[in-house]
Amino acid sequence: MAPKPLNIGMIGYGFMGRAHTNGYKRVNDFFDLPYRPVLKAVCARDEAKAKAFAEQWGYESIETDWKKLLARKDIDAVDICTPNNLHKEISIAAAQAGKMILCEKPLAMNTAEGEEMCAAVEKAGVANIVWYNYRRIPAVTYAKQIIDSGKLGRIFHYRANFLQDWTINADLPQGGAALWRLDAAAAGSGVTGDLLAHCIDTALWLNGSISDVTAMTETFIKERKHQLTGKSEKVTIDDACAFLCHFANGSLGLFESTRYARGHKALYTFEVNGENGSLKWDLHDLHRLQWFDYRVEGPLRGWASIHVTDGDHPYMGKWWVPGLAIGYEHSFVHQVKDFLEGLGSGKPAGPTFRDALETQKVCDAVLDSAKSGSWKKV
Ligand code: 4PW
Repeated sequence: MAPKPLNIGMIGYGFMGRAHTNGYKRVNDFFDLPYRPVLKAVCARDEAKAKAFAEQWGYESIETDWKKLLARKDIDAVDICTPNNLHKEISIAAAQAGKMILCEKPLAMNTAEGEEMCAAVEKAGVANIVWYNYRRIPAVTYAKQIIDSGKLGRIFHYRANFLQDWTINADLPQGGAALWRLDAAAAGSGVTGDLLAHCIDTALWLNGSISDVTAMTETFIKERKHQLTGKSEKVTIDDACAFLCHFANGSLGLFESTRYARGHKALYTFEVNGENGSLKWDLHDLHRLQWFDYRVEGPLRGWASIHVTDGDHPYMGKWWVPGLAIGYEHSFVHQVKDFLEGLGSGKPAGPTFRDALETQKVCDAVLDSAKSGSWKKV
């Protein structure tokens, strides 16, 4: 049966606007799905930029006011790619307008906002998902399958890093179009909400809930010129954050993120150590899953490198032939695929707003702990 059209209204047009749109455009070329995204409208305050984006990516129309987009009868689902400080207002209005919502991560500025957003989508009964895309890299999904099969046995340790270096330059301004991630008023927090949130989402998915945390944060550059005011202002985001935690399954967690790790652009890694084996993954080598199985007897015991590109690996059967890798952008294609399948089956794909609220709670506990210098319950 031909897939039913699902009209998308995208709010925002930056880096994530492109990544999500690429997902909508590619998904039906590779997967058989009950729905087919239609790029109905893109919304941005700057009309010329909205037009240019619509032309480049194939949106049928533009809006310059998101409220007008939500009022349109021909929009089924709203994709929120704005800075974080707009997620709550737009999500609640979208839910009230009966639109499905695909919201960029992190869910909200803080847990309180996230609670309101969950209440709104649940009251309206609209489908919702948050773009924690790394879950959908085949090697990461495969790690989930291995852990869920129980092959690792009891888990002792979970370790994750997300390292970048793009804010070391003290002359980099904060705030404004491309640099809102450096402005706490727009982003909510620094690396905690932007980068550690990814690590936390993956960790909760792979290893279950986190009970308590102890954290430290640092802001290395204390003042930066604000692009909007033109004045030098105090920097209120966390430039770096590290935390320890207990998982509910008894394992220990160790997480670190920074934008000051010279030489690293987007080094996301995680490692899980269990009684029977360990798993390691690295975004810079994203199709590879390192696997150590203690139950292998004799001299063959050692770290194996699984090239997650076979037809029976998650998502891979629909791409090229075994052995050929795919990349970062495919994680967004997979997220759209799972979302559309969830709509068809009535079994919603995660992370839903409610799932992403758990990540938000951990982020809040981490920031609270760093401030107070004490352990915080999640
Ligand atoms: O969500 C994150 C972004 O804000 C991304 O996954 C990587 O870090 C790439 O850009 C930033």
